[in-house]
Amino acid sequence: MRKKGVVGVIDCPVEELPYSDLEELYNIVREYSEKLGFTNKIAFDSNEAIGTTHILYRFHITIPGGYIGVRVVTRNRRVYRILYTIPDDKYLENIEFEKYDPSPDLTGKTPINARGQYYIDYPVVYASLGIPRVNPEKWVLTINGLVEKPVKLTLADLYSMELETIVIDFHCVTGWSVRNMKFTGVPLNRITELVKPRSDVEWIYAESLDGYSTIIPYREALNNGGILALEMNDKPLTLEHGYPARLVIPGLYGWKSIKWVHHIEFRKEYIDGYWEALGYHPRGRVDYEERFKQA
Ligand SMILES: Nc1nc2c(c(=O)[nH]1)N[C@H]1C(S)=C(S)[C@@H](COP(=O)(O)O)O[C@H]1N2
Ligand SMILES: [Mo]
Repeated sequence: MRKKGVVGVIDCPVEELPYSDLEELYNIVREYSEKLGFTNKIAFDSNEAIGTTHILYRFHITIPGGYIGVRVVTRNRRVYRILYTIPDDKYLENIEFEKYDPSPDLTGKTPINARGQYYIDYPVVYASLGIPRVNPEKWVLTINGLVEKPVKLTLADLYSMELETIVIDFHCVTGWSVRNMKFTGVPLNRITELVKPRSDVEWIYAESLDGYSTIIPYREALNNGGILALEMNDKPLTLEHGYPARLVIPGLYGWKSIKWVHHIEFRKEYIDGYWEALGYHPRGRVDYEERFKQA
């Protein structure tokens, strides 16, 4: 995971610990932090509602020359996860990491239809790592991984392919949604016809020019009509919305719709992207309210 000033994330799942106020939450965070050897002072920074049931709390721990960021994922006043963003390798030395396994869970649940979202007229622009400089002449999209035919495509290559238009509701995990957004581009199933992913592919990992990344469940992306979008609402993407190309994956929260994408990798094994490393869900299906890992 790349994030300015961060070398790693310590991700601690918590057994649904209840808390009733900020002071109790603070004490839970302090106890966990002390177990990890972070004994310096912890300060509360802010909290943010995510949808209608989750609240994300931010704290920081001051260390010499900087601080450790602390994010606490809660739902209905229970703590589900504490995540530490670490600025220096030396804090990671004595910690044993378990590999995160996103248990495949694509069946058996009842859809709940974009619960906890509210509707606005136009999408909020996000650029967690800044808006990159883009040279469309030099831009190439590399598509590789577990495929028969890896390719590199220029913008001209993409425009020479058959484009399709989708109209979808776009849902950001923080709670806003926009109805009837129009995206035009190359459908992902056209791309898979081209590169021929192996039959054991389960994930699409994508990287952006700005260092942002995300991971997308493969079958979901194809079945939902995922698209490599070049245009939004009948015009080429503006720079802030991801020019020259972004993924748009209907039915998954917006952070999976990576802007300024320049690398797509087909994978069998799951790895975290930028937000997934910070506690967000491997799949992110809107209709199952998959906002955070295990919460
Ligand atoms: N490269 C990159 N792609 C990104 C993001 C980002 O910060 N960087 N933010 C994501 C999030 S959280 C959302 S909700 C959508 C928002 O799309 P918009 O900025 O076009 O409105 O972009 C997604 N794609
Ligand atoms: Mo988002």
